[in-house]
Amino acid sequence: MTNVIATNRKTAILGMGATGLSAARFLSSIGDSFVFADSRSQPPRLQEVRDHYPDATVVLGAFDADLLLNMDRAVVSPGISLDEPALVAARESGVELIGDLELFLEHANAPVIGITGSNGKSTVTTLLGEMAQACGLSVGIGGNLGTPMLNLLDDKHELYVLELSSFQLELLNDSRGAVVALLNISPDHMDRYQGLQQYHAAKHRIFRGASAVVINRQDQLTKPLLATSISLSTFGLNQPDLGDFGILEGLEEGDLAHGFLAQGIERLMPVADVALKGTHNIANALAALALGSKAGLSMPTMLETLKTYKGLPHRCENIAEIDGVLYIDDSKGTNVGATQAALQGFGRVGSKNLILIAGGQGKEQNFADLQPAAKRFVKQALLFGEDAAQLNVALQDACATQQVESLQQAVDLAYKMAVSGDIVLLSPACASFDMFSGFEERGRCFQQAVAELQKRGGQPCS
Ligand code: UMA
Ligand code: ADP
Repeated sequence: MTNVIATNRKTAILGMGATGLSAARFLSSIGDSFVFADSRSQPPRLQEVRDHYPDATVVLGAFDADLLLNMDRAVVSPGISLDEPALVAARESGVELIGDLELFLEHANAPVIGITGSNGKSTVTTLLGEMAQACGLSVGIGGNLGTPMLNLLDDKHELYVLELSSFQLELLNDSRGAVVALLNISPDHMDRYQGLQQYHAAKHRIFRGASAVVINRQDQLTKPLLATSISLSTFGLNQPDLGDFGILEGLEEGDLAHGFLAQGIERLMPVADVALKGTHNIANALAALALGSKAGLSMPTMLETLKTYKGLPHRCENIAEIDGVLYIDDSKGTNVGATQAALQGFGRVGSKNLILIAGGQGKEQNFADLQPAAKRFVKQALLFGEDAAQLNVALQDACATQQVESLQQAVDLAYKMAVSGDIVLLSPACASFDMFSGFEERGRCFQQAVAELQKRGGQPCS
């Protein structure tokens, strides 16, 4: 992004959160001016905006079409729906709507890898970022993960690895030759989209203008709909075709630990040597290898990283073992697809070994999709939060259920109910905002409650 020239276009930044502030910082750095608008009357970062951009106009309250019609373009934060009437009107009148991704791609001077999917994005993004760093590259790692992508822009970087949400992809028309992956699709954010089809269409925008594509051959929804001449690789927890990534041996149910990660017919390393745990994480490891090889990273170095990378907090994180019972924090399991994966990943074939703690805001999902895995693996579900009753209705024929008042109460009950060999799994299948500031706080609260149990005589997890 050296010597970028100011565009002098009239720009509105919509949303004064992480994305909005990163857009302001970027536009200021190239000498562009802007106005801010936020539909909340008291956005939490208002003072920060006033301190840093004292000359910028700030418009608060419901978005105003007249304001937007005076602009050349608007940078729309991902949390804002494009169906907002003022945005629809602006678009129809020719105001250009862009997201931070479009600005980023226009100004990034190094190759970009973009990763989307309903689940596994953060894990694959950070894993691949670590692989690239282990290869000696200077890498910008972020996006939906937390650090807004515009804050990553730096001429010293030799590669960018971005986690991209469906919201961030809604305005993408050309990824300018990025290497991209669509990991999986299961319903999420159904309170924002009119149905799975609209969500699917947003995710598939990641293919536009890509130079190479990685998809999940066990999830038909990840397949590009249009025939494409772009270089395409697949990953999956089955035998791979030549050049693709998958598993050799260990293909019987419950036998994955005896298999090998493979590319085509070549064994790469034993599954047992992968530090990440859980079946879905083996799929994530394969996706990272597929992306890394498309980006030219060294295979031996990527495999070494797989031996040490243990994953991010609150994603199927093994936090304690008390009296032979394992406690797992999967607070980031914020949708049904994620919780299904956690149940399948930790359920023992032939026994109901899981005590599931779930609940929160259901985002209009269909909880009935949890029934098959709950029937096989869950001995007791403890349900809390805003949509606990909905979960109860969906699960009561599949396993024993009980509604509780709080996460703390769920942990206390789970402790009393569990016997040696069981696993207590927090995997809520829901957003956390009814009771917590986010999945991190929910996870910390779980970990604290479990630490209290440990003080009562359990052994810390090694
Ligand atoms: N706002 C409005 N009107 C609206 C909605 C929001 O004015 O209708 C304003 C809010 O008042 C607030 C600001 O917009 O001032 C917040 O913007 P935002 O909701 O777009 O959030 P950011 O702070 O910009 O954070 C976003 C992502 N948030 C969402 O997509 C909701 C963050 O992902 C991301 O880390 C960050 O950009 C940096 O890229 C969070 C997330 O929950 C973690 N993502 C979803 C997910 O992972 O499921 C998609
Ligand atoms: P995202 O960034 O897409 O939310 P994360 O890597 O943070 O994904 O993982 C979130 C949760 O999704 C995990 O805690 C786990 O329950 C589940 N998960 C992770 N990887 C996968 C996968 N490949 N398939 C299904 N579920 C997954």
